[in-house]
Amino acid sequence: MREWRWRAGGWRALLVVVAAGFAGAAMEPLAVRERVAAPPEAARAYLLFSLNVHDFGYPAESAALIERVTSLHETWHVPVEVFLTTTMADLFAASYPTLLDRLRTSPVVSVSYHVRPPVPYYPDYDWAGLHQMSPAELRARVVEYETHGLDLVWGVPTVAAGSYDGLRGLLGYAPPIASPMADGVLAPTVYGVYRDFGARFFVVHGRPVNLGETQYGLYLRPEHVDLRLYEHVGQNAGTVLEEALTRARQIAGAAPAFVGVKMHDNDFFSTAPAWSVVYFPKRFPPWDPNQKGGLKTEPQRTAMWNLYEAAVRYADAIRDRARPVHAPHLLVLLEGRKGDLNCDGVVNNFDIDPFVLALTDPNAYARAYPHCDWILGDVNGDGVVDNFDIDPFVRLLTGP
Ligand SMILES: [Ca+2]
Ligand SMILES: [Ca+2]
Repeated sequence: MREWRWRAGGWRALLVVVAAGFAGAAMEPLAVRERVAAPPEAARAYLLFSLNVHDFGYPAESAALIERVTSLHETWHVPVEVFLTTTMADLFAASYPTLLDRLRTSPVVSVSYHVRPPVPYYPDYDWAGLHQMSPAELRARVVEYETHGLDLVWGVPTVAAGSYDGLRGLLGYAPPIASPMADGVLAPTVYGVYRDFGARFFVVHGRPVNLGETQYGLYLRPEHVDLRLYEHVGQNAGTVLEEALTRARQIAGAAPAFVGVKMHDNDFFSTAPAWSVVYFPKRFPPWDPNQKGGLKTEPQRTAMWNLYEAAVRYADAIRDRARPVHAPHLLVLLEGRKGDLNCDGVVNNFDIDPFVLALTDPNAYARAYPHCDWILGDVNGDGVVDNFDIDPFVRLLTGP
């Protein structure tokens, strides 16, 4: 016991020395001044980049775009959530398997799942009479859809594996977010199926959502501003992000503020995604899935890419005050253990090096531990990671 205490004291001295050496003498007074000027909670903001992939009319364009987006996010260490429909996941698995490998293993990508017509539990799209089914029949039907591929002509499940359960198999993990947008009487059953399959979040639009809100046994994806970045072509990406962050902070108040930065694959190359061209004009089978939107011109594509690239670069530049995160980070924020800086589920000696890194160089920490989060170093819970967290961290390491 005595030796244990001595070692704890040694760690503390080491941490203080290392932190002071990295940060310089001016750091501590500055941190104190900032606390007096503004509550640290008010400074907490997050950016959630989402790429919604759904344009089956141009699978080659879509695959190339995802590769390019992944490279961009890897270059700047900015996390991104890539949402796939079953149609896109199945197309990629068949024709672009290395793309799925890349998405699965990229340190900055989290793959989630979304639903588009002709799946009949998409809002206002019940061509199949789901509303007339008993709860048990409805659940069986949803499970059938979510374990099979989707027939684009007749809108029914195929005999092949697919949808949420199929994507889970392709990835080797349960897509953390399921976004069917189901509403009304269908919602409890539909969301219950995703919950049972391992999803952790769903998406709502049209109202602010704080981190930690739950419904149907799932978390709601936090979002105070739904920034449709694609509507801002030709504008300064930094200005657009700053305005969204300001609005999000106003709406969030004392809670952490979240800006969803949303793009679709087709925004970069086509005038409309195939699913809306095929399934919105006529809402009952059979459909002609060979219809598609037109291709954008090269200047249009370049303008959209330039906007997006500038936004990702800007997000990297301001990560000290608006951290870019994806779903695994959200789970760390919601369920992570204080002091577990390497996110292996326990607090022990292996967390000392990452704690020192989080304390002294948050950006280097984010690169070294892309699926963990700096905020777990905020052991005293005041919203920032600084020297005041050293003693509480040492107590975590040495306490009962
Ligand atoms: Ca740990
Ligand atoms: Ca703290």
